[in-house]
Amino acid sequence: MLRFVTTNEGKLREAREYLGAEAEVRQLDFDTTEIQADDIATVAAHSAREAYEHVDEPVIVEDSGLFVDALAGFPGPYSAYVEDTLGIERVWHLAEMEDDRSASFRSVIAYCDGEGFAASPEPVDTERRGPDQGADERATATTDDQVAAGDIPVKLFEGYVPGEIVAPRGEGGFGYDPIFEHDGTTFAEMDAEEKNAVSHRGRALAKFGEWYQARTQ
Ligand code: ITT
Repeated sequence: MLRFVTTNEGKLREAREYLGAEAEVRQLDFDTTEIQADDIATVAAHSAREAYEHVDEPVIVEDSGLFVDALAGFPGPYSAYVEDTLGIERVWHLAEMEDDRSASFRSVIAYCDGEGFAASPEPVDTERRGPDQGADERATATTDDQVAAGDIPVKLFEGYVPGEIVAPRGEGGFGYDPIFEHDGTTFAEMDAEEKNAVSHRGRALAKFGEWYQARTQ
């Protein structure tokens, strides 16, 4: 069984859709400390380590965000806060003032089961950070030797999708989906399967799913 530490039903639905019944993804509603960092991988790794120490079972945490190029990557790691406070319409209005409306969604899945990892292209985060430490202090390793020197290792899987910010369209999905267009269609106009086939989370889940299947066989 795999615990997905999230409060976001949309993320959970997509992970279940993607990983299938055999992965047995269960939601874990555990309040991890979301550290302030300008790098979503750092945030996810920190939360996964903390959640693993709490439940002592394999966990994943997914951290994601919308990065608008002309706004220097805003809202990025602050996407959840900005969605709650400003709302997605205001983000559209900010982007509307720019000539360049290109943006991307990024996702990082952080996996922790307390064990080390064999070398693979995906990085491993090995260093616990305090609340004030950020991305510049991020430590990653790709081999067991490097991991042995650090803290409880956390494996990271990253996904990215390019697109454009547009006026809200569509009823599906969640969060910023109505204002994010990819290949002429907003994410809110796609069904779950169509979105997973191209989305940042779908891409991170694809890498994770393949790797996880091999690890648990
Ligand atoms: P957790 O409990 O998993 O942390 P969260 O919603 O707070 O749930 P994040 O901290 O990762 O998640 O914040 C991600 C923000 O980006 C949040 O506002 C989401 O609505 C938005 N977001 C992430 N993926 C998205 C997607 O596929 N479509 C639309 N919005 C998305």
